[in-house]
Amino acid sequence: MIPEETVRTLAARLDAAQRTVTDTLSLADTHTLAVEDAYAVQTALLALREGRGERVTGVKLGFTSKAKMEQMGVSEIIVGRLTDAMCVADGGEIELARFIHPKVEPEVAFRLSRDVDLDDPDTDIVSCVDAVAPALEIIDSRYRDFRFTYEDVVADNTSAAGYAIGPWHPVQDVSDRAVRLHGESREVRGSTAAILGAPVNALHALLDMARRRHIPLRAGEVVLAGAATEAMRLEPGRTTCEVAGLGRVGVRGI
Ligand code: OOG
Ligand code: MG
Repeated sequence: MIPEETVRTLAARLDAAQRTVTDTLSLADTHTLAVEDAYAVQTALLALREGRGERVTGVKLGFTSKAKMEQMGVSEIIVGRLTDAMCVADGGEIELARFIHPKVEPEVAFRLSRDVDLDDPDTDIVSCVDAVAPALEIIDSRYRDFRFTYEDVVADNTSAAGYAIGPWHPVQDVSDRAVRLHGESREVRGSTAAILGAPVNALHALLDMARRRHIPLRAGEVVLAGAATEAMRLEPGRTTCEVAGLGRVGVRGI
């Protein structure tokens, strides 16, 4: 492990990059980080946000689809944290100037109705979920040109920057539903099957990650299962994500 002081310095650097909307270079240029170090930086980064009054509202998985893994050149799942400051209302406006180089992803969200007991080996995470919704995630890597190592992106809270949730529906099988991400100048189509074969598998993967990385999963929190397609640039104007049977969610870039 890197010293606690280094963890804090790196978290402060990423926090400043986000707050001043200025990109930074890969941490790997100057530091050798293990995955555990990277999660320690992520936790310290979150503590800085919480210190400013932000509240954790959920978790997100990343690289659960091949399209995203290939787009970013990584081969393992990551987990990050969402806060209330990142939440955008369905149909709400997003000021693009707040971000360095924002991209948007079509996702599926689950809602936890109960705390997930990470210590119980028999925990059934699926039974802790009571609703599912279409979602949009805004990612904004704090690294120049979205170029990062696996440890970099973990430390950077998995590029988390914003999210919007559409109408909630009772839990149902959402495997292999058509997904459409639609912007003013581009459209991407895919299927929820791209998310680890089915989004429910993201829940099982999350339970494993939450246990290993000591990330609490609490009642009321949202879980973003990961992008169903590659990410697309967030542009001025309307962007919507539609998931067959779940309806749509949209935001307006200004
Ligand atoms: C990391 C975040 C990936 C997803 O859904 O796969 C992610 C990035 O691509 O910058 O959120
Ligand atoms: Mg995502």
